Amino acid sequence: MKNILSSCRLYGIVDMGYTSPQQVVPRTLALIAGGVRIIQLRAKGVPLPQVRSLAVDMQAVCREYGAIFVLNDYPEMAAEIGADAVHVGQDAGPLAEVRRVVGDVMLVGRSTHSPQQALAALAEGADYIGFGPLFPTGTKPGRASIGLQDIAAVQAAVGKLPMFCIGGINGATLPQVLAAGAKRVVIVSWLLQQADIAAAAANVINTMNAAAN
Ligand code: TZP
Repeated sequence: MKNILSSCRLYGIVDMGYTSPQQVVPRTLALIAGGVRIIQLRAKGVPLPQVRSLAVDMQAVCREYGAIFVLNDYPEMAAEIGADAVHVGQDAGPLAEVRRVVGDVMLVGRSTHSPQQALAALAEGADYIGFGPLFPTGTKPGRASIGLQDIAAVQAAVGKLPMFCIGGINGATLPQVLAAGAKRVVIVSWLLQQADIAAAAANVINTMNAAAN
């Protein structure tokens, strides 16, 4: 899983704020068809039995196509269904506690909103971090945006730890994000709102590959 993770430049999230239950599997497949190899289920406010059932479906699809399935927020459920990864926020407590629940094999990702939090997640042994929101975003309302100015320094400070910039990234803002030093991004609402999700994802990945060469 770590090999797949290190190859991922675009991280997709199937967010239930933008997705009906019936769209979960088709959208997961569309992201995979576009080349996305790490995909999270984010189901804020959804009843736990439904989260579990959607997670089981997504995990099966991801496994079939060699993509990393990430469950947002629920370490116990992630362990129970055998998710590839779990993603937690700053409110989840120490990562050692998350690790105790999910074991040593599962990847653990952490949201970070400042350089200090990014370095703390590195020190705590996160397998990857999210860093943002770079721009204001309706997907995380009320969370202050942090801008682009710290990306390059944090990227250098975390070294090989995969760092995914997040928050308000879309086709128009991606070039500035890359110019600021981002090597990996998460795109949620913009991708999910594209008529052809696979084509849009493939375009983003191509743009990022070109920027890296
Ligand atoms: N964490 C920081 S910003 C964010 C999360 C989950 C939401 C990003 O969503 P979008 O729609 O790509 O701005």
